[in-house]
Amino acid sequence: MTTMEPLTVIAEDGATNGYDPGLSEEELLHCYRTMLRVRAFDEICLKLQRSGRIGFSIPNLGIEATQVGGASAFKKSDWLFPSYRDFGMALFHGVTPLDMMHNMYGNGLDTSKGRQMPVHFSFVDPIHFVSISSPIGTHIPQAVGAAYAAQVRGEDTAVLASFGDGGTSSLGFHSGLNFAGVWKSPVVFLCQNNGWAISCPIEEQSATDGFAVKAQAYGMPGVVVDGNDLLAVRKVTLEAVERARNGDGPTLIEAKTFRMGGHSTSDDPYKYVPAEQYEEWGKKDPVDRFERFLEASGLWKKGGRDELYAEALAEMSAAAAKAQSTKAPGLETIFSDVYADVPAHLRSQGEFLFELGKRRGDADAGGGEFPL
Ligand SMILES: Cc1ncc(C[n+]2csc(CCOP(=O)(O)OP(=O)(O)O)c2C)c(N)n1
Ligand SMILES: [Mg+2]
Repeated sequence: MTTMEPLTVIAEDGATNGYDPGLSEEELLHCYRTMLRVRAFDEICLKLQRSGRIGFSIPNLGIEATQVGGASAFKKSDWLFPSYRDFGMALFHGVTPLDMMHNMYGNGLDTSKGRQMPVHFSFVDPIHFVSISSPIGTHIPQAVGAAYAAQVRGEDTAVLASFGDGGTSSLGFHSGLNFAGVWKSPVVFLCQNNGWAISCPIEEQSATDGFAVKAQAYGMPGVVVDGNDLLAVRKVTLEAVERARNGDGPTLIEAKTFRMGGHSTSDDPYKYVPAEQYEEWGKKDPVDRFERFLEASGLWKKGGRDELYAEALAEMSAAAAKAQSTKAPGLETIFSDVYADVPAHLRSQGEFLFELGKRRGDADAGGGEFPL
């Protein structure tokens, strides 16, 4: 049942094996543009972090085709439980860079009201993009729970759980896959094998040959796909989504890709990733590959990328400037969203805090008063 050779669709020269991805010209260009917008978002965030404007970011370089190809298989009515390295999934489905930047700054317009770290996005609209969970693997059983709920309600919903190679060592991976396998829940497990879990290489993560093989233990199909080939990722994910919607249960997909940057803006990968790995994977760049496909299909003219990338950088810069000038969350938000009626002890703590804020001149940060 387990296919160990990674499936590919786009050959090195951009030719395909005849697979029809079922995307219009405009949708194919949207995929390409989304990958470039992820790169631009990353570039701006790195600068913002290095200049002390935001605290943290996660680079996506090298993983863009897995994110966009995988996300493209889902409808807006589906539910995504992404990893923190899935910016392309949000952008593909129409989340605006501004909404993402509000989270990077944790400002008053951040959907999490500044209570989460940067890159911990959560959106209800235009797609159910469930809040990133920092503890690795904890979102896997959450995704299975959402899939089970859809199953119980008889809804035609498919759910995505996206996680890394390191995520397979979590307890959530075992309990999530076991439950989904037994209950045949409509969930797609997308394991992004990018070679590293921070500084832990895959050889030290698991004794198995890859990660798709683990599907066997949970009674579901496991497939391996070339994660730098957007159309191949789309193909296997679409098939998995179809199985899910047909009531045939979950699938474990292993997308083989490579993290071309650091784990986050906080580490120096050149201290632990051997240079040969960057060299080898640098030649397999997912954006170059997709561009060659577009050229071979007559949809794109060589040389247009710089202009598109410059546009994307301007878009991300403008979003960052707006998010930066947006006020911080109001003090009162510390007490909101938990109790319908704030209990007396919290009310008195709040009043003390608002008063203190006023005296210190911080009350500007959103008003700071009840009712919430
Ligand atoms: C339970 C838990 N243990 C450790 C960490 C620290 N941590 C954050 S990211 C990460 C690596 C995860 O690697 P992987 O799943 O391969 O995802 P990638 O970053 O490569 O996309 C670790 C160990 C954590 N967040 N949660
Ligand atoms: Mg990894």
